[in-house]
Amino acid sequence: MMRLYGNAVSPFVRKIRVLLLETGQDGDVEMVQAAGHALDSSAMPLAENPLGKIPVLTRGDGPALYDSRVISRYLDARAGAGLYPETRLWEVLTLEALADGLMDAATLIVYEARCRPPELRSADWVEGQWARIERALETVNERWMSHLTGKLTMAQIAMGCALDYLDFRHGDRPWRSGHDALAAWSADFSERASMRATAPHD
Ligand SMILES: N[C@@H](CCC(=O)N[C@@H](CS)C(=O)NCC(=O)O)C(=O)O
Repeated sequence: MMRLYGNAVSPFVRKIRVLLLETGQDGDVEMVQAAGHALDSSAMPLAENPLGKIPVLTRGDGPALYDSRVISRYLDARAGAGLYPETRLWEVLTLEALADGLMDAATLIVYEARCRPPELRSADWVEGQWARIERALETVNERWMSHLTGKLTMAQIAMGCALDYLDFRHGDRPWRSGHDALAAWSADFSERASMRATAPHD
């Protein structure tokens, strides 16, 4: 039995949980609770991932796998699921990287507010993360919409998880205005059974 270290709020972990459901591998993986941040990694699988980040996937026949993009490539190959179609491989990988970068920026803002004492917080630094998110949204809305339709890919799963995370943790900053095509796509994608089953909750 494989083990997936993670929790119900991490958008990176959610990518893997959606993949597992979409590819019929859900029953092959046991979830192990893990949580933490740079200032407290005690409940993170440090022996499996020295970076102290989740998701981590352990398997019987090889070293533990991280990060989420490595795990998703592995599980896609394991199931022969075609979430990284050969003909669009570089586009799918780049769009997944863009979604992951969006999640990185969104989670860094949360850590800044939760982990730093008020006197060490930087509003400019937070705005810098928001600028990154805004540019990513703009780019997807302007250039990548054609890649979000058609047969399911890992880029779609990652983008769906990234956008839902913005709603979940940053609902005070409406991301939809000016990004109509992306907003419509997100509304539709969130209805998938795999997305509904993995919606983030505290
Ligand atoms: N690039 C990594 C990012 C994973 C990541 O940042 N996960 C967060 C949870 S949402 C985490 O483990 N944070 C703990 C920390 O930064 O110390 C991946 O794709 O797996």
